Amino acid sequence: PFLLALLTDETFINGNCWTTFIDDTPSLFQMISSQNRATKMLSYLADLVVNGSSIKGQVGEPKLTEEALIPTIHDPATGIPIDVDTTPAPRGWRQVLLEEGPVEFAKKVRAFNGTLLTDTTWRDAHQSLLATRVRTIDLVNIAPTTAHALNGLFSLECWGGATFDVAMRFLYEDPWARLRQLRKLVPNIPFQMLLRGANGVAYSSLPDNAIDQFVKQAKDNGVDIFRVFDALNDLDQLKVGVDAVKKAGGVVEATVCYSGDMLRPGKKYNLEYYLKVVDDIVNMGTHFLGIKDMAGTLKPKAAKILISRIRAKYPDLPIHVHTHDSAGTGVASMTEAAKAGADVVDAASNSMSGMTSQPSISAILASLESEIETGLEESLVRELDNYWAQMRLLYSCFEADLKGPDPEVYQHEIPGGQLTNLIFQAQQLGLGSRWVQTKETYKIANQLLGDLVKVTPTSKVVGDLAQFMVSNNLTAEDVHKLAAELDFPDSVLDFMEGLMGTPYGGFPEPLRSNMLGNKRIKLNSRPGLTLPPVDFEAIKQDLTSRFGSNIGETDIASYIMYPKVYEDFRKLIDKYGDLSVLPTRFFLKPCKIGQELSVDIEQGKTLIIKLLAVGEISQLTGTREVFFELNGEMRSVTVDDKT
Ligand code: 3PY
Ligand code: ZN
Repeated sequence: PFLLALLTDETFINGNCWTTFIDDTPSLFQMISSQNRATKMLSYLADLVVNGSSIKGQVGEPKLTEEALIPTIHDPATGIPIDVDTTPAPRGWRQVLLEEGPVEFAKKVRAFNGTLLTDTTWRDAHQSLLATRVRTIDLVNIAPTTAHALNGLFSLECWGGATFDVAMRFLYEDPWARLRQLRKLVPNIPFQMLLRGANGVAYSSLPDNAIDQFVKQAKDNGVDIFRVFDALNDLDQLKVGVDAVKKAGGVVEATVCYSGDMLRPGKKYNLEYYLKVVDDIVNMGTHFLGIKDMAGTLKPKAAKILISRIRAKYPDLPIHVHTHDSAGTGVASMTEAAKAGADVVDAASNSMSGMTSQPSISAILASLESEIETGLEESLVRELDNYWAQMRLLYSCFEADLKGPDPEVYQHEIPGGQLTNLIFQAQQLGLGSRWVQTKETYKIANQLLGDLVKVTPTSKVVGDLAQFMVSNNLTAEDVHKLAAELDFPDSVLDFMEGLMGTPYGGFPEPLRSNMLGNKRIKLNSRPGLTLPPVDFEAIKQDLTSRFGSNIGETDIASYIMYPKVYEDFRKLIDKYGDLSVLPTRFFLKPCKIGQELSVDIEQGKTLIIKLLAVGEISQLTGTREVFFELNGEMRSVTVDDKT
């Protein structure tokens, strides 16, 4: 490719060539690099044609077969279309934050006469409905329209939670690049992320300095508001995340996780429990109080009681409530929360809402109508949703195909995302009975573990134990009796060791001692106190020696969170290049012979690719040659046939 670039360079052809020619002609290297990128992309497309999609969790192909249309939005006052590419985004709450800082921002939100909304479509909604598979390109394409249509939002939840590892693991994308791209396109709406306290975005605790470094990068790359929770409401663990956000200068939303129906008699987590955690959070110091109802078990009446009690005690504290619509009561609960004095509630774009996701924005607006101001224009919400209706078809191959609400959530208390996952897994096995058994065993596993607050990572612990019991046909009694002998899932042992903090009421004994035996120690203080600090320089040198010199702070942060996932991601990128630019239907679905696609690999550089033919399999090597036309030139790629 270098020779080709050289031979086609005009300066070279005209003979105006001198010794510094190569240094002075960076376009040569750009050309080589874009040719390399094109070749790598052809390798991915060829592999897809020969072997089919390798994206985990994909069943079938996208139902949307054409490029999604970006809806035109109209000024609600004049009816005139808004040109979102040439009109600057209108002022939003982010301007208040940037101009006045987190403390004043929180005060202004508290003083707002009404209830604001957070739109979770870019994070929790697709995490809960579509296995977190929505790709950067599909967020980027709608970002400018969103900045105009929803400028009154409190925030867009767009990062953290499972989006971080899924981006690298299954979408072959850099989550940091996603954040930076979106930030550029949405200057006016605060970005919000979900941080799992001392676990960062991982599944167990990391050294404190790793959390500090991660949060600083998140802030510097575009996150404004950090919803920080600890899955066990362990205040020591929560504080690690909260302190990291304070040091980074972000907006702190320290959060209490709400587990189960607090009004059920005999409930371990009752009103007094939550009010005590809120007191502790207030003493810790936070800009906002988050209430995180991850399973959607906060019934309307409980929402009213809980928020009113907190509001009465802390009149100046801004309160932000998160829920899931699993039982079908999300709109009612958020309406009660708003009426009881919540400053912000979570909702999702209509086509991405309902069931295990958040309640619909339009439904909440309709429910609050004329009583409570939200700062949003209903017509714009609906116009924007035309895009998400198409996305639901584009990502149809990741649908769990939920049929309706699951009011049993008040009993099993499975968080939204996990509920979808478990139903999906049971469906894949084709055993309806398996789902009934899993739900029942989940409840038993939860009791065995001492009735936990269940959210990532503790919900995974309960789910893993439940599946282990189902697969091995174990009753609760068997688990007790055979605790010392059974080979429990790692997550269960991590929890029992204390790597996720300490549950309210302590660990279940003697089960803990029997399960751990001599295999693991028992941590009786928070893990960060004993984990050795991360040596960032050593990691940088190691990654540089393996992956080249362009290792930055965000690579280091990714590696610390998920070492193996990061390594695999880098290897894949070396092989296929940056696949995030490939339109989703071509990322998930093999091209047909004669089909043409265009890919903007960077601004002003478009690849026009056409699949010409697929060769016969070579009996000798087990490979096939796949022929493409790339910007008018013939190219072929050899692929292992793994079918
Ligand atoms: C996550 O931690 O990913 C969650 O969404 C918890 O609710
Ligand atoms: Zn959630």
